[in-house]
Order: sequence, then structure tokens, then C-alpha cells
Amino acid sequence: MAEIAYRLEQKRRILGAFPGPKSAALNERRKSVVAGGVASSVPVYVADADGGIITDVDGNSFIDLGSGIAVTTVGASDANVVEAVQEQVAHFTHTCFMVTPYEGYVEVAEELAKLTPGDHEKRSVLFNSGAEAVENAIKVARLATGRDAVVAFDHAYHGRTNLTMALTAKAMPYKTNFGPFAPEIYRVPMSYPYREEAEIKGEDAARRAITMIEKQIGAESVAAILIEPIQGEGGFIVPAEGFLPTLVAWAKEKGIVFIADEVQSGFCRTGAWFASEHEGIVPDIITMAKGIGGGLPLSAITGRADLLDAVHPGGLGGTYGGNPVACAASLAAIKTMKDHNLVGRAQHIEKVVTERVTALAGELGAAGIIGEFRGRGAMLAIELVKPGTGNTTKEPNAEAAKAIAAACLAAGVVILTCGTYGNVIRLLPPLVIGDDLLNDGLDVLVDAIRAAA
Ligand code: PLZ
Repeated sequence: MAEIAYRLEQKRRILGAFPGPKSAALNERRKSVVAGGVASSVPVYVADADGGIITDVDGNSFIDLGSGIAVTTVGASDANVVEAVQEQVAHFTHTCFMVTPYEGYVEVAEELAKLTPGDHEKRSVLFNSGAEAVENAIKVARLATGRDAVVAFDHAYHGRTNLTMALTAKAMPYKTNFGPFAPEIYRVPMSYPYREEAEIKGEDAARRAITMIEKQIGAESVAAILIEPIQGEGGFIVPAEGFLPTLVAWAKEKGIVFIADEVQSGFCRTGAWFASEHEGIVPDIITMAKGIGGGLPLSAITGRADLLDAVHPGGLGGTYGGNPVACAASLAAIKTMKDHNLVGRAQHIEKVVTERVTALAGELGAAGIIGEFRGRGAMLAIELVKPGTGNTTKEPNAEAAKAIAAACLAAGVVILTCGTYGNVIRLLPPLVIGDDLLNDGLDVLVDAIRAAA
């Protein structure tokens, strides 16, 4: 495995109170021109980023435990990506694959056919954002099946466009007052082991959802079941073992297209190329974005050739989909993932973090605020509850999540929250982060949780 070389010093450094003067000035300029509906969780402006470090315009260096929401898996300025982008951009930035095609698009599709689960014949289409990938997966499923209904799950997140808002579960901030929403979307219960009324096996949780689909929609009306194999924004919810395979088997039996939304969980993030692999499921269509592009906007759907090829020529596309610069970046990012065995790195990160957080949970005990620690690879989360309710009422503690994220930031660690109840701290470090930096970040996090408890 090749050694990871960094351009920026991998060290946390906070010079004083921040935002510093330059960030504060930018924030003022922003207020008069950028819409208030766009919120940023960190009040500083970026000057540079590399490996596990983000530096701001005032000279502060932060540890990045968020990867710009699971995007910069290979870091924000990976040498392979930088070189490939520079090379491509010097030749052509765009021609439109629907007008004059180019090799990079085909090469990305070849990689996706190899990397995604299953050895069946596959086809891919490239787009720009995760939401666009999800929308197109639904288009394909509806056309191929001739059916309308789409099943999504509690706590799901699939995007901010009209169709994907309908597919997303959480109202505030994603949906409130943005309706009306696309029709023929149905929501069924997820397997959320920590918050089940009583312990329920994965297979039974799947049966619960299937019964609801059969009784309230009718299997013969369902075009697709859409699910994140590990839910992202909803709280890094890992369904009980057996839940996903049971759904896949039932969908297959009923001619329903099973779509795995791996926009957040894909590309080495969970200690496998795709989270679907942990339970050996083979989705009919898989949606990808974020990590696929090495930081450039790229997304994709890859699926069964018979489904994708059912669409008439010209039925799928978009001006920028599979932009040549984004394709070059993607191929370089995939190379970095292979060269540095980032699947293995994610597994290693899971070990390091698990040791620290389980030790802390033990120290805080049943009276503490750690309800559950969960996740896979470098997609890990701590669900926080009101003190002492972790084994009883499990009362969500969004205040603690907020306070912990703020304390981490004040000390120079960027950490994101998530969850339907806003009470989950999530860890999504770039997979190229070094152990020393990761442990420094975890020291800060552990202190912040102790202080909040
Ligand atoms: N599907 C599983 O996680 C994006 C969204 C953050 P886009 N998640 C981060 C926010 O508040 O906007 C996501 C996802 C899953 C789809 C999407 C949508 O991907 O690239 O943001 O459109």
C-alpha cells in the first residue's frame, strides 16, 4: 500500500477566537448577496484543505471529521485528482456527452460496472448530484415496470428536488412549506434497532414493511423500493441484520425494482466499496454521488442492463451529466481508493473510533448521554439521549448534540450532526486522515461529550 503524502501540515491549530477578521468580513459581504436559506454550520471561510485538515482565511487549521458531508473520501486535494483535473481542463472542459462523447464517461461506466455489487450485465448513466441520480433511478424503474408507486422509508433522505423532497422523510428543514410534492410516494417503517418498541428481528421488521406495502399500495402497483442501506441524514441508522435481504428477495419475487441509495454510504466509506456488500445484497439499481467524484460534482446510476436499456434513446441525460473534468477526477479518486486501500482504511478508522467511544460510554455508564454508538467503517454515529434515559425512554438530546458540535468546533474540530431528532453526532472523516490527527480529533470529541454529560 502506497504511503499517503500530504501537502499541508496535518496539525490542528486555533490562533484565537474565531471567526477571525477575514472570515468575519466575508460573512458580512455574504449577508448582502447570498440567500438566507443557505446555511453554513461553520462560520469560517476556507483557504486550503488537504488530508484531514481544512485551513481558513485567518490561518486557523481545523481537523475535518465531516468530509464536506462524505464527499472528500480521498481528501480535498488528492494529488491524483489534482493532476487528472489539470490535465483534462487543459484539453476540454465540456462538450456534452449527448452531443460529442468522450472516453472518460465510458471509462467511469466501466469502473462502476466492476465496482458495484453483482456480476450481471450492467449499464450506467452519469449526472451531477445525488438528487438527480435518485430522480433518474425512479424514472428508469417506472418506465421499465410500467408502474407508478415508489416506496420510501421512515428517516430517509434522498435530496432537495421536488421528487426527492417527496422521498425524504424529515419536514424541517427539507420540506416545510416547499410543497406540493410529487405523488405516488409511500412511506413505510424502517428497521431502527435502537428505537424499536420491542426487539424485532430484521426479517420481521421487513415483513412489517412488506405487509404495509401489500395492504396499502398493492405489490403490483409498486415500481420501486428505494432505501439507503445505511441511512445518512436520518441518523446513520443501520437496519437489523436480515432486513435488507428480506426486502430484496420480496422485491425480486414481485417484479419490483430494488434501488439502493448509496450516495452517502458508497465508495469505501463503510469499509466496503458499497454498504450493500455487508449483507451481500445485489440492488437492481444503485445510486451514487459524493465520494465518486473526488470532490467534483458527479453522480451516477448503475443497474441491470435490461432495466436501463428499456429507456428510449434520449430519455436520459442532461447538459452537464458526466462532465469530462468530473469524470477525470472520478477515475483519479477511484485510483487513489485502490492504491491506498481506502476500504481497509475505513475498517481501521472504525476500530480506532469504536475503542475510544465504547470506553467513554462505559465510563459515563447508564446515567450518561450516549444512547447508542453505531455505524460501519468511517460512517459512525453517536446517538445522544437525555441523561439516564438510554435504556428506558431514550429521550432524544438534540441540545447535547448541538453543544458537543459547538465545543468541538471551538477547539478546532469540524463535526456534523444528523438524525430525525437532531440528536446524532456523526463521524465522516476523509479516509486519508492519519492516525495522529484522528486521535487528536477524538480527544477533543471525548472531552466535549464528557463536558455535555
Ligand atoms: N441521497 C443518501 O445523503 C445528500 C445532503 C445535505 P445531493 N446528503 C447530504 C443537505 O442538507 O443538502 C444525499 C444523501 C443520500 C441523496 C442525497 C442528495 O445528494 O448531491 O445533495 O443532491
